[in-house]
Amino acid sequence: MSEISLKPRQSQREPKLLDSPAVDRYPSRLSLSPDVFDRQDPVVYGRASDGPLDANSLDLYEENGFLHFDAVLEPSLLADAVQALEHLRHDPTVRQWPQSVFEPGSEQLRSIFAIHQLNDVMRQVCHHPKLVAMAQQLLGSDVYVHQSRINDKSGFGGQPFYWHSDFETWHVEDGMPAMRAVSCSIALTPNTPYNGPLMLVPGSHHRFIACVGQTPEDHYKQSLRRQDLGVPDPENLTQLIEALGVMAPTGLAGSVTFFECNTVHGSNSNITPFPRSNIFVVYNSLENKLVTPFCGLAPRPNFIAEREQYLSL
Ligand code: 6CS
Ligand code: FE
Repeated sequence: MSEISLKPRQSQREPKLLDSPAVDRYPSRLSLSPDVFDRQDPVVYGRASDGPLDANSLDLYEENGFLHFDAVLEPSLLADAVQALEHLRHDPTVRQWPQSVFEPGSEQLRSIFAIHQLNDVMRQVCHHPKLVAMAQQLLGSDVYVHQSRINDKSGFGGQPFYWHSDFETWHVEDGMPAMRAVSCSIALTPNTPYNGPLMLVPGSHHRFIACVGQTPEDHYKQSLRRQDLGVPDPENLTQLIEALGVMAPTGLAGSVTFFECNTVHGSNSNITPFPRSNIFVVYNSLENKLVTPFCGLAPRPNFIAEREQYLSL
């Protein structure tokens, strides 16, 4: 088993040129044993002169794979978004939507996907010029929304999101060719050390952990409730966290965390009375449009992975 190094070392694998989108440069869920190899894509695609992030912020993102900002959303927009969420929580029709996901073993709402297409407030948040400008700079291109969701980790009922790399899923199940996407978590309620904050492994984005197990049909119907497949194995995860540690950015409503598509992250359950309700919007580079899923199965629904209209923001 290859050891986890703090810094990427020369890959033992010859980097595969991106000569065809069908080339699987990050094979996963194909072997009976896990593997770890270097990332084959840049982390930061843009320059300090290309947007609002200064050179120090870009260096931090390059090194850690995430950036946290205490207050980005205007108070009025934040208030509108919190009110819109409250209406969704109490609208009985929401429970019938295909893009609504419930906690494992309960009927507690866990996530609502494609919220950027839901109403004007959620679209304003997901298309926020400050967020889009940072995403364009990090990805070095125009961007579109690959996925958006509210993860409403309710008080007492919010269940965990086990450790994973989003890119592993987006590559295998959605056909995302390269690591050129970034997630933006926007707090609608305070994210404290106690109510299940996003936990990230700083520097984990430099290595790709190939997972074991074969992707079943319609895997999303299970994985969005509790992801047991396409997650790092305990041995590699132990080595990774022993080497790199865990950081859990906290902040008030309106705080924002950008995290690279391959940064390993997860979150614990919420046994406090206080919800940890966050909007997650995923910006993908328009140079990184989805191809045929590398698992060979049918593409996931459009409300999970956009492939119908690549609306440049
Ligand atoms: O499968 C997905 O796209 C979703 N699953 C997780 C655990 N994080 C990313 C995304 O929400
Ligand atoms: Fe995730």
